[in-house]
Amino acid sequence: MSNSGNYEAVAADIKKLLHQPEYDDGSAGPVLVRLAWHSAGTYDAETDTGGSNGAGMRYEAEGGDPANAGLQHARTFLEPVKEKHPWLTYADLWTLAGIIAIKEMDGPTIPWKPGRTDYVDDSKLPPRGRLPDGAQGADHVRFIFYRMGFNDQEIVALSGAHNLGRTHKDRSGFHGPWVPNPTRFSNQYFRLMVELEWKPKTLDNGVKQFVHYDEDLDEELMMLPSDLALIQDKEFAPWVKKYAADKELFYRDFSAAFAKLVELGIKRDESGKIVNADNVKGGYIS
Ligand code: CCH
Repeated sequence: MSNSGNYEAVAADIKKLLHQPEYDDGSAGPVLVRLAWHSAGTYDAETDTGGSNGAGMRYEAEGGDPANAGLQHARTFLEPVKEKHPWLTYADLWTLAGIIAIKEMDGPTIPWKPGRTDYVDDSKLPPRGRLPDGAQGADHVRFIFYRMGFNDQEIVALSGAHNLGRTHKDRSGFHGPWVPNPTRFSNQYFRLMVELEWKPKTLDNGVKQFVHYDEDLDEELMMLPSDLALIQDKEFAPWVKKYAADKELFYRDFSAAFAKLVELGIKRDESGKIVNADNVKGGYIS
């Protein structure tokens, strides 16, 4: 058992579990990034509900949302870390794991602060339908991300996470990775979106996506309809092109947007201590 508050020890243990030769492309990293994002991406600024505080995905109401299909793998990967560091909250573990995974996969450093609680306030449980639907277009994507308080530039930057991992037929119904090397963070998703020709394809389950056959890989790369909406929309498209051309800019903007994502709904005092953990007996968990 580690000392309470030893986040370096936690980070080291997260790094150690990323290599998973039997799983997907050999890394737990991408699905951990998705866990961090879905834990936070339920936030609604107007009602101040949802967000990473509370780790509500442990329960059926949120965990059983079809949009969260497959994320049990991510939670299972992290369970030994929680067992070894029982003082750590799931809400902190999930957000930190995403950030460590991004860095370990060659992505940017993302600032992260601890202090989230695992207390689930039923009145703050997010309803289903707060996470985006890949079958839809720019209006839907804006509706979802504006609700959290993001602007067009931040939406495009965050979408660059689709450089990682893949879609699974048994989870979302879509199939395949976005890029040839889906365990290495880069701006390739934007470059391929701009450079390649994407053809519509209806899968045998009736799901529609866009594909590009990669000869070297002998595999089809994919884009969701919601991905290609970024290059079709006149406000989003300039950011896609900027990030395709400038990896440094993308890393900087992605880091800032992801740091904002995992802080949604969390209020801190000047010392960084969370002040709206009032629903937890004794307040702040240190
Ligand atoms: Fe995503 N994402 N995402 N996504 N996502 C999927 C997989 C990943 C949408 C839909 C899907 C973000 C935004 C969006 C990741 C990170 C982020 C899948 C496949 C769908 C569908 C799930 C499956 O079948 O396993 C839509 C729609 C949007 C926005 O409109 C944002 C923002 C992030 C993070 C910053 C990552 C990583 C994956 C890969 C997961 C894996 O298991 O490999």
